[in-house]
Parts: sequence; structure tokens; C-alpha cells
Amino acid sequence: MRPFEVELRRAALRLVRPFRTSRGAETDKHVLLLQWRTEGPHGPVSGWAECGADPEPTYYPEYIDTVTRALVDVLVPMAREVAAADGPFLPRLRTALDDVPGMPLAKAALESAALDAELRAAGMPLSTYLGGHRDRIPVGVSVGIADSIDDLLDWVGGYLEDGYHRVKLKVRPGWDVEPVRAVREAFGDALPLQVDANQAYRTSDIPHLLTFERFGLLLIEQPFPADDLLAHARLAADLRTPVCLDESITSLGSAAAAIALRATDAINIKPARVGGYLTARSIHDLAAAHGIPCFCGGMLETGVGRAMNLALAGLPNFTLPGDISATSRYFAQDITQSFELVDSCLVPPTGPGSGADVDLDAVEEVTSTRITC
Ligand code: OSB
Ligand code: MG
Repeated sequence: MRPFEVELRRAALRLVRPFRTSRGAETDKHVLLLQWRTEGPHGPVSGWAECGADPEPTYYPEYIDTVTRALVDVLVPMAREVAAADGPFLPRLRTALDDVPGMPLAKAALESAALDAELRAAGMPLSTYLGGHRDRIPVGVSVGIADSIDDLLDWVGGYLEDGYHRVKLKVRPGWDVEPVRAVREAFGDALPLQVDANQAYRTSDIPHLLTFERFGLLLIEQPFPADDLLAHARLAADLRTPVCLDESITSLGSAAAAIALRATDAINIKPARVGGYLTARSIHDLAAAHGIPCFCGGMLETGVGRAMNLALAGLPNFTLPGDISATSRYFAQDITQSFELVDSCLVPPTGPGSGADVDLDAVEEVTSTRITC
């Protein structure tokens, strides 16, 4: 393996509208970007990745500062040792990362940057490497908690005009039955609609959640705390609407446990949350073997993460529309080419690696701090 260096940048991009969930609100997307620089067969190559961590531990225990420390102190030095030894780099990096407990967000970011660099050097698209085969990815839109029902209906109406065919509403106790009913009344029973609670309910809310049956939802995502697989299993046993896990699935092992416990009828696979694209593919394969449909989740990614997610979402068991919306749903100006909706689908880029064309000037403009390691 060739020598490499990794540049970590903290950056912030203004969101076109604030995004509020049961766990908090954000007006800007704060992101840790990784650039993996090495020498390819035809000159210098850069692999790019973004980390799913937030500035605070909002959805996951890791946050941008802990990920930065983990990369600088532990994971990048470890990758350098792996690179110095003989043999194919990526599989050995995977094994080395698996030996370190926890920290899936930090590992995902590092492995993704290395993967992008290797594939760009080899001239191979990530979708080919992962085995994806679709050139159109059906996608939906995730709609935050609004100040009023009127605002929510305006937003949803706008997204339907934009061409989205599947809507996910963020819910929490006190913002659930009313908004879902209002959206059903305004836009009809045929609209593919699902909800995401981001862990806001407790086992004692099961009777309340059972009343959601009447809304004919595609699924109900992560109603209970991430480690409470049993609560999800109890709900799933009594609800015909599929229960879908997001934050609970942090590894192949947790996916296997959730499936064995019948705690999940569908899985939101976020590569950034499960330790990277290779593990995401393993979870996809496991779910497929058990007849559990998946969708590719998102965390308001920039074009860097979005391009990679589109490559993954081409795998055959991503049968539910992904949380991968067009650029204009997130940012007025992204740091890559923009992604546009075509018949409720996004088109994965076809270039080598992720296919993201990173605009270095745009990256400079949003960067606040950087570290090279
Ligand atoms: O729970 O799926 C989630 C965004 C940030 C953090 C968690 C979640 C989300 C979304 C947005 O729902 C999906 C997207 O990127 O469009
Ligand atoms: Mg979710």
C-alpha cells in the first residue's frame, strides 16, 4: 500500500430550512470531512468521505470532537501500520478496525475515505465494487417537525410538487396523531407515508402507538430507545404496520439480534452509523436472506456522502425508497455537483469511486478548522 495522509476538516453548510426532530433542531449541517491523499498509478489521488457525527451526541454517542480524537490518536495510526504490512489493504483495514471496540461513525468515515481513494486509483465506481446495479434510485423526503400544522402542510405540498412520491414525517409525543391525520386528509390515503420518532416513545406508549394502525403507514421508524430491542419486538408483535429500526442497528451483530428477536420488519441502513459501506452491505445481505426489506438512510449528507449512499442503494434488497433527497432539499450550494430528482429518483454518479466531483473552492469556503494526520 502506498503512503497516505488524511486531512480532517470541520465544515458547516446552511440548511435551506431548519431540521427539527424529537432529539433537537439544526439550522446548519456541521460535518467532518476526510480527504485521503495518496499516489495513484497515474499521479496523486484523493478519496473523500464525510462522517455522520454531529457537534453533539444527538443521535449517537460519538460526536465530531470524539471522532476527531479517535481518528488522530488511534484509527489513522492504525491504518498506517496496516498500510506498511503486505497484502490487500482494504480487507486488512476492515479486520483491524473490527478489533477496536465501538466507534462505528469514526470507522465508517476512515474506511469510506480509503475505499474512495482506492477505487479512484483503480478507476472503478463504488456501485460496481459493492455490486449495485440500478441506475435510478427511488427516494423520498424526510420532513422535520414544524411550528404548526399549516407550515407542515405547506412543506409537504412543496415536496410533492418537487416530485417526491414518499414522505417521512418526524414525530414525537404531542406531534404525532395530529400531523399524520392532517397530511392524510390533505394529500390522501394513497400517499406513501411513514413516520420516524428517533427514540422518543417508551414501552408505556405502546397502546398509543397501536392507534397509528388506522393511518396505513409504510412503516414506523425507531419509536423506542436504541438499546430497547425488546420494546420494539413487543410493538411489532401487535402492530401490522411494519416496525423499522434505525439507531438500534449499529453493526452486523445488532442487526442479527434484532431480526432473531423479531424486533424489526424493515431496516434503515445508514453506512455512516454501522461502521461503513462493507458492513452496510453485509447487513443488507443478512436482511435479504430473512426477507426483511431495507432502505438507505441519510443524515443530511453533503454530496460527498450522498454519492456514496446512492451507490449502496443500488443493491437489490433496498426495495423501500431511500432517505436520499435532491441537493435542493438540503442546501442552496453544496460542495459537489448537485443531485436532481428525476421521476422521484436520483441518478447515482458513474465516475470512479463515489463519483462525487468535490469542488475544492466550495470546500474551502465552508471549512472552519483542519488537521492533517
Ligand atoms: O433518523 O433518519 C433519521 C437526519 C439526521 C439524523 C437522523 C435522521 C435524519 C433523517 C434525514 O431522517 C434523512 C435525510 O438525510 O434526508
Ligand atoms: Mg431515523
